Amino acid sequence: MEQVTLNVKGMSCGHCVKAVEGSVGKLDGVNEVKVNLEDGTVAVAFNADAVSIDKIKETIDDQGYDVE
Ligand SMILES: [Cu+2]
Repeated sequence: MEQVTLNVKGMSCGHCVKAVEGSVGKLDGVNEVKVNLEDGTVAVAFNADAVSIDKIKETIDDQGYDVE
């Protein structure tokens, strides 16, 4: 299991939390995803054999947020 914390711009409310946690959480290989609104971060625990960091970033981007 790998753990990554991404800096994500544009998340501001509960809707954003649901959009990010819902979409990333649906990816195969993602075990846990937690948004921290105050810090503007998304912590993801994932299986690197099943999903890439790029795929996770792309999924967040597709929801309309900027991953740094
Ligand atoms: Cu929002």
